[in-house]
Amino acid sequence: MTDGVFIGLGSNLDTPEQQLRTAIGAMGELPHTRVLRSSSFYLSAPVGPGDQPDYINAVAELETTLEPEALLDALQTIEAAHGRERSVRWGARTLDLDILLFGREVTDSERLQVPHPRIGERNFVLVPLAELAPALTLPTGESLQELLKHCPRNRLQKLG
Ligand code: ROI
Repeated sequence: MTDGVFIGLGSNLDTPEQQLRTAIGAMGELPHTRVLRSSSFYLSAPVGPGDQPDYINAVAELETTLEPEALLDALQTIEAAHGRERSVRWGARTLDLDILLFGREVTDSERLQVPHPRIGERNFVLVPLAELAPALTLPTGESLQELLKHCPRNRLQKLG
């Protein structure tokens, strides 16, 4: 059983808040997996091409006995069920589920890099992650608080 498995969720199409809620429900239905907690939802300005709607972002913490690649498969199945189409890189999407951290594991394969290589560049990931685990240090030795200090200040609003 691995805990400290953190998933980043994002959506900017087709009722994004609903996409995130049903995705959290679907992750809770995965075999040998529990959703321990999820962060607040945040409204965030798009990073990448600007001609797309704002995103809703959040982070959820899971515990699972799945291996990282099996979890990735399962998350991609959930994305597909939410109508995700992998066409435009950095384009609008109904649902994005990223493995941010998998306990203390470090994975660097063609399909999967953990910790997620862009955690430190994205306040829409760091801020909800810090809400769940303010004292976290990545397996690479970087502390979340240090990353937060240097992170670009993209527009981000915590929703009530
Ligand atoms: N921008 C924001 N604000 N939130 C996201 O989840 C997000 N996801 C992406 C890109 C297109 C990079 N931009 C994003 O994949």
